[in-house]
Amino acid sequence: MRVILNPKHAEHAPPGEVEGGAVIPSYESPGRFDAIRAALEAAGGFTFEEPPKPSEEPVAAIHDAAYITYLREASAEAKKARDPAAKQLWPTVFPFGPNPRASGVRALRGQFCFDTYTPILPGTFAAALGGANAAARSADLIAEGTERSIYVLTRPPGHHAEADRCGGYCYFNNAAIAADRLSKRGRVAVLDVDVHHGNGTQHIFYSRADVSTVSIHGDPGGLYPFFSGFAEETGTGAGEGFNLNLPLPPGTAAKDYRSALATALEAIRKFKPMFLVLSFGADTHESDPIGGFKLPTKFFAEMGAAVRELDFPTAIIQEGGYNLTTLGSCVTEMLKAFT
Ligand code: Q9C
Ligand code: ZN
Repeated sequence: MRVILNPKHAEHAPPGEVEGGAVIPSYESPGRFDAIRAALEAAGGFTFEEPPKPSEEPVAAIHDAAYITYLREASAEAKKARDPAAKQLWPTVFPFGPNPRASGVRALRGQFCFDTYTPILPGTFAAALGGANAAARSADLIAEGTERSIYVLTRPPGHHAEADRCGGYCYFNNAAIAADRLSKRGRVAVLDVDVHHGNGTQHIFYSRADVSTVSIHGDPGGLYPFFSGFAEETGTGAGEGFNLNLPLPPGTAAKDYRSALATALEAIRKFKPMFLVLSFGADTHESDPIGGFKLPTKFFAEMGAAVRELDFPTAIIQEGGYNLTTLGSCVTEMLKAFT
């Protein structure tokens, strides 16, 4: 299987994340990429390549121009700063009524971000752009029929990123970029199996009938992103009926996950897409430090086989997964089912 790498991922290395007012080590780290790559190399059967020279064009198809400009300029500002504290840009105030218009950099930090997990660092723009271009490249290879399935090894992840906001460790929505590109040729289904609901992907396609979004995740009543991912969110306007959320309780293990997956796959079959985008997170694994599900490593092989059996040309995009010891095996087991 061909693996498209984000060559710039390590330029984004968050020093920490803010949880309940405390700075804790960031779960989303460059070591995640290295762990996956090492596991795939050890398994054999994977070839690694970089996308062509990065361009903003794939990102502009999905994200608001003002947000892209903000991320580019904020990263440049962090790069220029000499004071170490100014090399990390964090939001403190978020938009609220009655006049949530932003002016000035402090306001913009909150306007273009929805949580305290997602700082802008000197290399954030380059790293996020590298991932977006890797995702675009994967979509192009699938669209042309050059490959039947392909994997994008990237970080930071993407599925929480909205059209105009970063959040949940995500800056550009790689899966949405791939899905929108593929949608020029035919209907696309996005299956999101990260343990967290892919709010960005859902919202980007919420009113579209040509891209169906299906997500299995921890119940947002108790798990991030809290404000999105409930079963009653089914789409709007022309998109009504084309968004399916399958929230599951904390502690969900293979048996209940398997039936939710069957429901998700059945919905995708009925939609009859031409292409599939799999937003793949390994944070459903029993060892994940923030997920709360109980899937064993061997279930990832079963998950891969079940998705493979749909038999659609598939772009697989890496999202979360935070246990560096088990992450590589989860990805490898899942991908081997496609080879
Ligand atoms: N301090 C993805 O998996 N909450 N994003 C962390 C632990 C943020 C996860 C709580 C979770 C974001 C792509
Ligand atoms: Zn996640």
